[in-house]
This record gives sequence, C-alpha cells and structure tokens, in this order.
Amino acid sequence: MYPRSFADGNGDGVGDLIGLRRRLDHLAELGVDAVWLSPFYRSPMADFGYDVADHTDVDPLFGTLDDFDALLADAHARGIRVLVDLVPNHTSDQHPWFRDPAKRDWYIRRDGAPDTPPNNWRAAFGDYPAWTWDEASGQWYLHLFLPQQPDLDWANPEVEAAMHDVMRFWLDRGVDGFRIDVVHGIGKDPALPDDPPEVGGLPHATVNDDPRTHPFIRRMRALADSYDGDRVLVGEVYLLDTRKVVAYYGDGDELHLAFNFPPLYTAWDAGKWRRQIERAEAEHNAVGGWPTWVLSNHDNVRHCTRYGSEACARAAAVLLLTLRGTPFVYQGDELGLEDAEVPADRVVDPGGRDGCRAPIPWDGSADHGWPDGEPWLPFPAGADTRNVATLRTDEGSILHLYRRLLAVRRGSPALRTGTWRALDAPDGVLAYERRSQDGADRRVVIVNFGDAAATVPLDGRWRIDVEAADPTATGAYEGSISGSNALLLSTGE
Ligand code: TEU
Repeated sequence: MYPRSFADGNGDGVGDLIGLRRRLDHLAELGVDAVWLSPFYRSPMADFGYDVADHTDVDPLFGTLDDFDALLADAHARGIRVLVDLVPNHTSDQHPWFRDPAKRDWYIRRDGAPDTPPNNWRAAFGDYPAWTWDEASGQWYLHLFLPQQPDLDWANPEVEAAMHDVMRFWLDRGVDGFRIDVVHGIGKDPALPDDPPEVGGLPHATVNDDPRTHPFIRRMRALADSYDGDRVLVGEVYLLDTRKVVAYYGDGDELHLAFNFPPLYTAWDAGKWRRQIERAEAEHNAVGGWPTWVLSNHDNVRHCTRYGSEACARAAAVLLLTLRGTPFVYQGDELGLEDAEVPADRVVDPGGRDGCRAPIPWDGSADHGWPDGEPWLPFPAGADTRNVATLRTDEGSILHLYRRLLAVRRGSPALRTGTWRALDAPDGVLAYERRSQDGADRRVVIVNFGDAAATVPLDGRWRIDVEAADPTATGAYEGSISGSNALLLSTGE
C-alpha cells in the first residue's frame, strides 16, 4: 500500500493513516492476509518518504504515532497483519545522523578532489554519479539514490545497532514484520571498485550484490525471530536475476521472502511466462526458499497499463493468485486501475513514477471520496465508473474477481502450499496443476494469453471455480477457453 494515495482522512489531498484506517473494510472484504505500508515516517519527501529523517515518528502529513497504533489495532482486529517499510540503506540528508559532525563515519564518505568522484557508480533516477561533494566535510558522500539520500555505512557497527533499535521500536509496537528497502545494497565492498563496463551505466543500486550483506540480514532475522508470534522479513532484492535473488534466503536464516522482479518485467506472453515460472520454481527449490509474485508496485507502470487491456489484467489476476508462493497485490490492481496520465506541470517524482501512484477512487462522486480539495496527483482514467463503490455493486467486476480468487485460494491447500506442475497446452496458452501435499486437493489453471479461443483437453472432469472474464460463471469445464481469459478449475462435475 502507498499510504499517500490510498485514502485521505483530513482533506489535504494527501492520503494518511486516519484515512487508511477508515477504509480497512475494503481490505477485509478483499480478503488479504497482510498489508505492507510504504514509508509514513518523518521525511522531507524528496523521494516521497524513502528519504527518512526520523525512523521512529510519523510524518505530520500522515498523522501521529497514536494514529498508527489505532490503525494497527483495527487491522489486527480484522485479522490483517501489518508490515512496515524499513529503509536501511540510506537516510534523508536532513536526518540528525547526517547533520551530526560526530556521526560522519555513519555514512560512506571518501576524501578526494571535488572534480573526480571516487568511482564510476551511477545513482538511480537520472543520469548522474552516485557521489556528491560535501563542502562541510570536504569529502564525497555516496548516494545510490538521490543526493538527498546519503548511504549509511553498515561496516560501522553503530549503524547496525541503530537500525536494530529502529526494528525493535516497531516490533515492540506490534508490527508483524518489515518490507526491507534495497536490502541487497547495505553491504558494500570497502574498496569501492568501479562497476565493470558490461553494467553499462545502470544504477549501482541494481547491481550491488556483495557477500558482506548476508551477515547483516542474518542478524536482522535473528532479531525478528527473538520476538513472539510470526514476524516476517520481506526483502526488496532488486537484482534482475532470480539466481542472485534466492541467495538472500540464506540457509533459511536470512529473508523469509524476497521480491523476484524478473517476472514483473516479462511481457504478457505464454512462453515467456512459462520460462519465468519454471525458472522461479527451480531456483527457489534449489535453496528451499518460498517464492513471491508481484506484477505491480509503487515503482513501476501498472500491469493493467503494460498489458493493455482489462481482459489481460483479469487473466493476470488469476495467474498471480494461483502460482506457488506469496502473491503481492498493489493497491488499485483489484480495481483494474491503469496509470494516471500526469500532465507535465503535475509531475513530482524525480524517478518518473507518478502514474502508478495516483489516488484510489473510492466512489463515482465528483471528488471520488477525496474530500475538500484536489489530491496530490490526478485520478486514473475512468474513475467515474472504475471506483470501489461502483465495482462493489457489480458481481462481474474485476474487484469481485479478486475477492473470489482470494476466497478460493484461502480454502484450497493445493493453491496455498501445493506443488506446481506445467500441463500440455497449445501455443499462447499456459496451463498448470496445483496439488496439495496429500493429493486430496487438485486445481488446474488455464491462462489464455492470446486473443483467439483455444482448445485445452484435460483428463477427467473439471468444474469452473473462477473465470477471469466472468467471475459469476459456474458449471462444468467443456475443454475450451475464450481469448484473453483464464480459468481456475477444481475436480468434479
Ligand atoms: O526502490 C529501489 C529500486 O531499486 C527502484 O528504485 C528501482 O530502481 C526503480 O524504481 C525501477 O523503476 C526502492 C523503493 O521501492 C523506491 O520507491 C525508492 O525510491 C528507492 O528504493 C529508494 O529508497
């Protein structure tokens, strides 16, 4: 969830914790197990909260710590777990740590001449070096992201201890875990070698993969494990190679879950998706890691926009929620939202990611449930009908498709924890079976990526549990599927 854009409780045009708390029933109805909240901490908002200036306080824009506690209690009362975002790689340049001359060695700094950066690393969000000259210290400081986001030096044990204190602060409050931002970035080679030419000027944040990171994650895991209940660590491992990603599961002693982004960057194509799934299956099985699946988030163009039609987005929902692993749904995907078109004079994100961060339309009224003023970004197209209130009343809507898929998944051992196996299918179609460990529950999923109807014969009798194009459909599976559609089947008449 991107709290800035979910729901506005105080009418200032920016989503906040009070607004989010009031709309929790939407999430409960949808049937999610847990929510991950993007940062709501004190921040100058150069990177919309990923530049943290105080890890243990809520930015006034989003509310107060009391609002957070109330939100957490209300979420737990609905059986929804809450993960908060931990941003360990960098802070804001306005953080007291960065401004304290006694803590200069908490950040990665190097001596040198003001016209020659210490190495060739590139920052994210623009074509510029990952180094900025700091007049005050007469040194360079590293920032894998914006100059306003200096990188912490995890080789300094005080930094690790401080970040553990941050984790304890939120765990003590009762959070169920963390999504850990660019966690693969925290360990760095102190020799700071140049990125090789084959990296081709990519941001260093997308290639940093240093063995020094693993002990840091192991100690975060031990800290989480020392708490009662289930506390989960989900790492953003932004390395676009699944084999590299799975290394961050360690020997079951590092991340519980790691985002695997290559499928997010895979075109809507049956063959390409089958290869991605088989790759993910093989790589995760090799390390005993549990896969994750994600199609959209606050950093990327929404898959409804990328795939080009609601029909594809519906079929993609069936795929996302029936693969083996933990699926992540980005707020608004359940409404089939597309990226908003953001006019040049309203662009605010230095990374150009405004379109996917558009506000959620809650109803068909003029303000779409965002009272007293214009939200910080424009609404996505079609908000008059593509909004929560309207889609709730339409049993055939994509919203009901998500609800139905999540409900079936919740009741199916095969879908929750069963094995995955590809089935024979014609070109343009992906078919697979999910099977519970005891074999008692079997489900078949057929996804037709093409526009034309396809024939997919199956052994035995199968019944339609969910159809992407029409979530109200029921009845026997007749051996074929229409174009740009997907079916979830179970055994029986
Ligand atoms: O993203 C890290 C990251 O690698 C992405 O920025 C990615 O390179 C890019 O967005 C691809 O489109 C995380 C957060 O998710 C992002 O919102 C933050 O801006 C970033 O870290 C810095 O904290």
